[in-house]
Formats: sequence, structure tokens, C-alpha cells
Amino acid sequence: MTSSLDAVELLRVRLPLVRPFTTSFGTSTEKECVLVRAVGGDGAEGWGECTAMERPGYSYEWTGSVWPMLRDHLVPATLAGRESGVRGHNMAKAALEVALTDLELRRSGISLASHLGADRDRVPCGVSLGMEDHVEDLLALVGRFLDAGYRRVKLKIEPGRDVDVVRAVREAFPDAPLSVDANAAYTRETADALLPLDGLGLEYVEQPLPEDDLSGHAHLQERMRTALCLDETVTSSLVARGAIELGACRIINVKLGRVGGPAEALAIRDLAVAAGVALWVGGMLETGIGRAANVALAAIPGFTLPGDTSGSDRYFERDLTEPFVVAADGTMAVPAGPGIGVDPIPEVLEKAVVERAMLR
Ligand code: NPG
Repeated sequence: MTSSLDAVELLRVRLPLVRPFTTSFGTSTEKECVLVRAVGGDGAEGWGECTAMERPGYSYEWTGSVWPMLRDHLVPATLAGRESGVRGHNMAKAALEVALTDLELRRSGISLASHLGADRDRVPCGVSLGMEDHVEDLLALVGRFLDAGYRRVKLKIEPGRDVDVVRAVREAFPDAPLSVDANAAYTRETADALLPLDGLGLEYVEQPLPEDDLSGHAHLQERMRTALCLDETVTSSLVARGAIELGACRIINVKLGRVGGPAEALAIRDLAVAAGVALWVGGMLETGIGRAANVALAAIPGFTLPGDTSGSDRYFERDLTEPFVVAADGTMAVPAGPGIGVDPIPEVLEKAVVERAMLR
């Protein structure tokens, strides 16, 4: 795969978000990420977006760590045709793997979705809403996205901003498909606060406890009727196996970046399907480059629940690519063109780039 790779360019980009996004670990007002452009000797190129955010809140990886990781370790090893020997840093690895795969697939005219084994050309979409200071604002947002056809609305929670907020949303929208996401904000000591969520008809409670507390999740799942979904915890198929064996979740959110790329995502899919664990594709406020890969993954067998694959307009005034659009039935088209099936729009990309490095 590396034989006809000439160079790899790293681009750090920033795009303003249409609305601040608040989770239990902080607020983002803009999207910053690193893009990887793989350049072949034949002039072909491949793109990958690194999911790491502008600070290490969701995981230890952030734009400031993935840049030197790619520049000094992963890309030089790939250009030299050797293993990097790097432990961890899955988000940096995944971005490079997707860019190299995109390069190969564009040359052979095959879409990433077909390459991964997709069996549909549209995927059901959910939306993840950040915390709002005023519950009326949250209710208005929930109503707007349900009216737009979204098939599931996920609410961010943290200790002190949980059951009351969710109950208010449930009362306003009695039949809406709702879930909640704590981004690891509870502990075994504070998790009892989550038990009343069982009465609110949620599809699942996502990542209530710290990412390394597998058995804590298993104990909590025993005490709750509502399914637990794991996100941050599942960094590999080995961890997924442990989670499934312990009964730590009934659902897994798969993110290409967190698990280190498409190959590991497929391994997790195989384990989950065999165990009857449901799957969906998560999101990290990606631009169209990363979204394209997410949507391709969401189209493969085993991914049955709506993902955090929202329309571009939910994030950006102007996306880096042609916008992804959610239709009135709450579905989005899977890109069918070669590779990830989308390209950055040159003038939008130029405006967004804050740093670049060409590695040969
Ligand atoms: O629509 O892409 C999206 C956002 C989905 O909630 C979302 N992502 O924990 O999954 C998460 C969360 C997140 C957002 C994580 C921002 C990190 C930063």
C-alpha cells in the first residue's frame, strides 16, 4: 500500500461552529482538527481527518499531540515502509490509515463504503445536543431536530444537570427517541443519581463512568433496565471483548479514530454482532472529510442504530466539502464515489488552514 506513496501533508484547520457545544468536560466554539493528505507518485491523493479535538478532554489525544505524533513517528515510518512501533495514539493512526486507504480506493475506483462491506446507500441519523444554560433553549433545539426528521436525539448530562433536564425533555416530547451521554462524568459513588433515568424511556445511557472502569459499568448495568452504551472505554476489539464478557454494555458506539481505524472497527463489529450487542457510529463534530468515512462505516451490517451522523448545517456555516444533508425521513446518503467520495473545496480549505507540513 505504501509503494507509490510520495508524500504526506498535514493540515491543521479551524472552522467556527454554528453553536457552542458543551459536554461534561468543556465547551467548544470552533472545530479544530488535523487533516492528512496522502500524495501518490501518480498525483492521486487520499484524505483522512483526525478526530482528536483542540484539547485533551475526551481522550489524551488532542490536535497538539497528533501533530508531532504523525510528523515525527507515524508518517516517517509509513514513508519508509516500516512499522512505527507506536503504542496507543489511535486517533493519529486512524487518520493516516483512512488517508492511505482513500488513496488506494480512489485509484481503483471503489468507494470506502463498498470496501467496508456496506449493504445500504442511506443511513439513519441522530443528533447529539450539548448542554444548554436554559432548558427552554434545549427544548427548542430538540423540537427543531425532531421536526427535521432526526431519528434520535442525544442529550449531554453531568452530575447536577441530569434527571431533571431529561425529564423536562421527556415531558415535552413523550414519544421521542432519546438517549443521554455523560462522557464519563460519574463515579461509582455518584452513579446512583442515574437510576431514576430508568423511568424516562431512554434508548440508552452512554458512558456514565470513567473509561477504564469496565466492572463499574457491569455493576451499573445490572442495576439499570436501560441499556448502557460504551464510547470512551472501547479503544480496541480486546476491550470490546472484555466489555461484552463482563456485561458492561448492551450497545457500543464505534468511532474510527478512537479504535485506531477501519480494521479494528470491523473486528469490533464482528464481536458485537456475535454477542447480540447493537452498534452505531459516533461523531466528533467532524468536517465533511471525517463525516464521509463515518457515514461509510454506518452503512455496513451490524450498525443498526442511528449514529451521530448529523447534517453539515448542524455544525458549520460552510463545511470543508459539499454539505452532508439529512432528508425529511432522517436519513443521509452514503457517498458512492471512489474512496471517501468527497473532496475538500479548495477555497474553503485555504481559509480554514492554520498550519501545514509536507513530509517526503
Ligand atoms: O455530532 O459529531 C457530533 C457530536 C457527537 O456528542 C458527540 N460527540 O462524546 O461522543 C461524544 C461527543 C464529543 C463531542 C466528544 C465533542 C468530544 C468532543
